[in-house]
Amino acid sequence: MGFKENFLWGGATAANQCEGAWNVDGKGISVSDICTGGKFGQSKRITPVIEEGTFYPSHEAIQHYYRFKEDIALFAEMGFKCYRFSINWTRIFPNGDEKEPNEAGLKHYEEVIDECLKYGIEPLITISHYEVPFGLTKKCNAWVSREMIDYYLNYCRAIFTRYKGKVKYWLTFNEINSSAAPMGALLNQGILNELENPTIFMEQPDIPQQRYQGLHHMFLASALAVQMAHEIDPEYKVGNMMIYSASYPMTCNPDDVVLNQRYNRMYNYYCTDVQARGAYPAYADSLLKEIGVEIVKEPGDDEILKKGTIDFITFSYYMSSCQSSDPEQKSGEGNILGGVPNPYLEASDWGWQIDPKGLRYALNDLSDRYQLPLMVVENGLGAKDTVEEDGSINDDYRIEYLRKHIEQMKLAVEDGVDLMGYTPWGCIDLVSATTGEYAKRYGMIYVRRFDDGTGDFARLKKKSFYWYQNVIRTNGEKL
Ligand code: BGP
Repeated sequence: MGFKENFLWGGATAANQCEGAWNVDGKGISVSDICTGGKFGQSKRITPVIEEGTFYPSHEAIQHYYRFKEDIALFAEMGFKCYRFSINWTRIFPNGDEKEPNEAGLKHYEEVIDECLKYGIEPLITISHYEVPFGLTKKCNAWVSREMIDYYLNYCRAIFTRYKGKVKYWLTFNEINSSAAPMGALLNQGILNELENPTIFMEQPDIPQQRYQGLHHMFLASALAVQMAHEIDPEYKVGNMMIYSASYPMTCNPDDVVLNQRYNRMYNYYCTDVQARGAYPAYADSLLKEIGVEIVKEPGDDEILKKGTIDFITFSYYMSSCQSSDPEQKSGEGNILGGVPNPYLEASDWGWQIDPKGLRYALNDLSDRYQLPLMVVENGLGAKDTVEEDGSINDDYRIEYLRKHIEQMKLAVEDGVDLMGYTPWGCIDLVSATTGEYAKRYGMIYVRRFDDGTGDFARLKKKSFYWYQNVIRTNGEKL
């Protein structure tokens, strides 16, 4: 027993967090481009008008747009079989509502794909990863509006036809269930109600009705994209992408257990139930009623959802948390979905609780529930790294984190889970999505770039680079 022979070992990035070149070759502004830098404990700001002299980390990011050949060569040196990256929607449709795609954008990703294929690396493409065109936010408040489905499908058609024969795996939306929480509204759905004044990222007024109506539109868009992909190329496999936020009842008090069930439904299952089973779950109505949401549907929507179920499930896994009915228990830090800290676990410097066993639990849970192939497309430790005088970076803590998670993946495979691959997050250092900082590093490749805007973007191999290379070489035998 062990990982399959063709297991997709690799790494993951997102365009807005690594490319830079934010206004080059016809690219439009995405929702990430209007977010300033921030740091742990100090939220980034959303500025609907780009401010002169303000630092926007996505504008230069790590210059992957210019250096992708060098980066992919490094991935190949590690032995990657797969590279998960996103196409920045605003390179293809700068404002989002154009009729014709931007050729320079299409050409760029063709080069990225060709570069991967040159090394036998399978591209795994996220169609929308926190890169909604800001033009569509201004036009119709993005996914709040049903017209987004057409804009998204135009975009899908352009890339599905252009990359036919070169790409096999697509993901419709990154962490779609981030919109079960307020934080997903802007990044995931392009929703911004205040278009005049800057807002603090974590303090936007939240309107659940918008988020859930937006999700309905995204479910339809995803289902139609699945059908379109299969029509354009029967070889295409289309997956969803969700955050799996492992969650435990804080105690065996039945109140905690019931609360935990509610948490799972709302955050872990709601979206994937629709995308994998093709229908809203039975609990949806009461859950939505409880939060004052009523979804507007059109005739035929149920049919669309039914016909467009995904081929495989992918998810990000970073941490777990607990649910407690005790009002004294305060929610801790987390990857968007939050929860009460678990006294049995330690946390990263950013307060994300490290729980490798939760990954085995997640894999089994999703496998039992949906009976579909699974892929872990994000996992990793955001940490501060130190470059020694001799240029080495001894990130043993990262190796430890990854090793323990891979061990648990292996156990899940032994449990019977059909696991396609593993692409740890930020295989190369990049900008953090939640805090907008460079200091929170995930990579096996260090990038010399800092939060004060200094640095020459040089790439350095960390100790984890060599460690992961050996993991891949031995198909996960040597950890
Ligand atoms: C996920 C996102 C990624 C990524 C990662 C790490 O939520 O899909 O874009 O950034 O989390 O989060 P952060 O960068 O905030 O540490």
